[in-house]
Amino acid sequence: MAAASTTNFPSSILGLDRRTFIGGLTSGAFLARPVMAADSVAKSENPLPGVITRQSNPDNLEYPFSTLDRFFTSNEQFYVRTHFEVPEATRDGWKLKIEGAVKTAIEISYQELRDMPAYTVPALLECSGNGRVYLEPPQTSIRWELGAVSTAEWTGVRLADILERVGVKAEAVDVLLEGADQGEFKKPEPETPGKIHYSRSLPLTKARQPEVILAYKMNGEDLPANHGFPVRAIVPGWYGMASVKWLNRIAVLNAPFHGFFQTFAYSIWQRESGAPTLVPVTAIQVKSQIARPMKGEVVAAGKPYRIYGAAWAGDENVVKVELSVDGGTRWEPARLIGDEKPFCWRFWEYEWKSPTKGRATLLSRATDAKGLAQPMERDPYRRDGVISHVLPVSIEVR
Ligand SMILES: Nc1nc2c(c(=O)[nH]1)N[C@H]1C(S)=C(S)[C@@H](COP(=O)(O)O)O[C@H]1N2
Ligand SMILES: [Mo]
Repeated sequence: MAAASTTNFPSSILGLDRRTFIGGLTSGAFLARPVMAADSVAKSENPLPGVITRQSNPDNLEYPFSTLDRFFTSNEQFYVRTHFEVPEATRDGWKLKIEGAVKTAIEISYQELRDMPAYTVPALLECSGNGRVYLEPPQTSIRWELGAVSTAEWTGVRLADILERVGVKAEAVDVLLEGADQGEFKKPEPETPGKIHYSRSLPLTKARQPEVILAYKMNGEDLPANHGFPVRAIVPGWYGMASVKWLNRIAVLNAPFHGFFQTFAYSIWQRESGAPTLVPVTAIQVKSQIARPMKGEVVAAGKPYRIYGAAWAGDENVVKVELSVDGGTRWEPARLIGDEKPFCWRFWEYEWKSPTKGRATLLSRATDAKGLAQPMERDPYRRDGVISHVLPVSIEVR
């Protein structure tokens, strides 16, 4: 289990030692399989295959999941989920306000942030709408296929260190993260009174976890504009909506935040004493996806085929991935590749020894360290997000 406390982290995960954990990934049989080489970003001679546009202005871009090959998605291919126009920002002009239920409200400049102790955290982000194209009836929000998920190495300062600096008051419960971007919603959404900022809150306990950082680097480079330049939050283990981009204000609150992106968008139904209540989407649920074969692929009959993909489970580890090549009648274990990395995906593979002619439905199902497996059926209480049930991949063997 990926414990969310400093003491349980291997130093390589929260420290700056990039080599240590990449070294772990390239050991053993893994090396013999170039398609999965974990450190191939630098070495790869393949041009990057690009992204899929789901919306322009602002860009909403999907990682083509069938091209999965590197453990860390390149900055160019990392999916983009943006609601409003990308705000213009410069390092010199950037300031972070920290206010609310704090002993001393402050403003931090970019340089001051860079002068604080830095931490590097590898973490997967998944949009809560990833896989939305599979929902029925068709949803209005962006219909992602499998690629609103990516993994990168993020560098920045701990939110806990910032909170320590301002001194959180005893009555504080929530930490609001606000982006510089803003926009308006009109019908059929609940209309907003003019423009609102993108913002989300974290409960104080989550905000203080050592893996939660304010990042200024992504895979060793300055954050690209689409990913929140110059500074964004990274909340490992939670769906992407919590990782606020273009961050420029933090407000410590003495009551839970109820905002557009908190209790309307990115919220799901939960039963409390029998009555359905909308609650914010939080932790990433256990999930696996098949990268290859992709839907509609034609596979050669009688020849072994290597089915592969990735699985992840938020702040839990993935302990098992099972495969079915017959629509769910028989299941067999897939092989997990490399070492587990907290808050990241785990690659897996399965050798389909002798595909027989005809149509086939492939399924993968992951189980996390708590024993939770991906559900086979969609739970409608999850509205248009948190799509973690088993998704079929139909192919043809010829
Ligand atoms: N300021 C701001 N932060 C934001 C968003 C946004 O529109 N504005 N989108 C959120 C959502 S829904 C997701 S899934 C992630 C996506 O991060 P990425 O674009 O770097 O992949 O950013 C989150 N942070
Ligand atoms: Mo998202």
